[in-house]
Amino acid sequence: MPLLAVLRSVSPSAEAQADIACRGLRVPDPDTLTLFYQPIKSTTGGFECVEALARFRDDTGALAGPASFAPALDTDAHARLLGVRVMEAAFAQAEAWHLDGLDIRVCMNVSPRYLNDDSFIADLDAALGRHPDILPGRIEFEITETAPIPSLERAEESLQECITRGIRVAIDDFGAGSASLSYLQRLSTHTVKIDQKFVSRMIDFPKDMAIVAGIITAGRMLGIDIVAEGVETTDQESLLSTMGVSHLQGFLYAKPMPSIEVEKRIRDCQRTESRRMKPASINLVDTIVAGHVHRTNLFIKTFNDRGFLPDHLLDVTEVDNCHLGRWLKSDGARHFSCQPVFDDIQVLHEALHRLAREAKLCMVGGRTGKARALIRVFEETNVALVSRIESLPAGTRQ
Ligand code: G
Ligand code: MN
Repeated sequence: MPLLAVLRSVSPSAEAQADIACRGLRVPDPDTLTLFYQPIKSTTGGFECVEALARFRDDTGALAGPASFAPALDTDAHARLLGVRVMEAAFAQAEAWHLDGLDIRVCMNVSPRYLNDDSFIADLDAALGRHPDILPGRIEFEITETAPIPSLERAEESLQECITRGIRVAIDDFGAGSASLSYLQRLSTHTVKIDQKFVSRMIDFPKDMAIVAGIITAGRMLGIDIVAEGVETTDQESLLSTMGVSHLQGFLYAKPMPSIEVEKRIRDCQRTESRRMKPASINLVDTIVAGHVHRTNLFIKTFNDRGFLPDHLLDVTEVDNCHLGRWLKSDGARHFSCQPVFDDIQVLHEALHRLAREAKLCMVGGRTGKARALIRVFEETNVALVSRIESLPAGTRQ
């Protein structure tokens, strides 16, 4: 659908406009919307993404962010009106950069209210249709957890639709809302962005540092990206990299800026050798292996004691999604892929899932004897796997 037709169809109704007016709320003029972009740095290299940030220009030419219009924007009509415009502008920019050979992901904020709107997925498809050269993997939707999500079920469905289309999903301002952990547990997400409040206070206050360390650890165990927002000092940078954060965003690197400037900044950074930070010195291997041993023991014990193999454990389709698998393909690979034993670990881990799968099929087919034999091989394979993980270099194990 052409953009003008979409925009005409999303104009707030007369009632919505009257309601906003009588509550005395300030409404931004959508025609003055402009996007600024703030680069996000990867700890393994240069700028990997930019966050698109909405700004509105007033009569004097001054720019205001959406925060100054927050109550008005938190209405269905205005959330969609702004959402459609931001999506259009950011998609057009992402497509232009892609066609221009700039390899960068564009992240944008999507209000929970718009995510819950019945039109959201149709608007998304229309926008993707208007920009056929976009690579969906270069788009990330940031869902803030500070604004309440009207219906978590509806939001889950919408986010799943985005993921099906190859678009990435981030939880923004993580820790600042009241439902952080349930969002992390319920929603499929590629990225978690730690709220800048914790980052700015973590050197002075132990609780903030513990919270930051906890979020980073969760991200490393899940194999998802963790962005620290609001990084302003090199002390914060150094501490975050010791804890193993994967991405950094803040005034230390760049302020939000117009697209033309951010593009120059990223190209300059790609030309100069960008600094690779040292990998995390806090390692998670002991936690990961302890969890894995509990899971495999339970698998074997359930078979021996009760004669069946639990479905949720060690299915072959789970090889990249189990506790050990997620870590092996992300944080584990980052730290240990240079170790000769690492390949062995991956092969044994895959074998373990295959054996579990075969044993389950035998049980279903009534071939209990064969299943028992496979479980014995499973146990031996697991002993070999665990001993190889434990042989990874001690200390920092890097
Ligand atoms: O919640 P969200 O992540 O979308 O917020 C991004 C906002 O944070 C932007 O408006 C941006 O200007 C601001 N911001 C980005 N980096 C920094 C920083 O290092 N310090 C502060 N105080 N604000 C920042
Ligand atoms: Mn954001």
